[in-house]
Amino acid sequence: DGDEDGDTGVALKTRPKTARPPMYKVLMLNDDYTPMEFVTYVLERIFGLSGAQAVEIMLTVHKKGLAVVGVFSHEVAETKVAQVMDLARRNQHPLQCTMEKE
Ligand code: NFA
Repeated sequence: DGDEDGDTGVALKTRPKTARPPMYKVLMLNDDYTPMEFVTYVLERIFGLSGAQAVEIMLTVHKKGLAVVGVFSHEVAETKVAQVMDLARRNQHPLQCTMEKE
């Protein structure tokens, strides 16, 4: 009957370790027009950074062209990017924020 050895069953794949969900870097990009104070405010407001941390990251973006603001789950990263882009648009600043898989 094709089951002489009695091994009929559902094949289950097993892995030695539990996979962690992928994490996403949220990146802020420099531009020539967005005021430094606005970028600092956004970093405090959306990412919960202290004033000193926000200024530090803002200056890194300003000098290097971009910086990683934080690393989050896909859902949280997507929400923060949308919040930054919405705040920038509502204030008519060209500030750009994106996410990429770590
Ligand atoms: N480069 C902008 C300026 O000189 C400041 C800025 C920093 C913009 C970080 C975007 C991101 N006003």
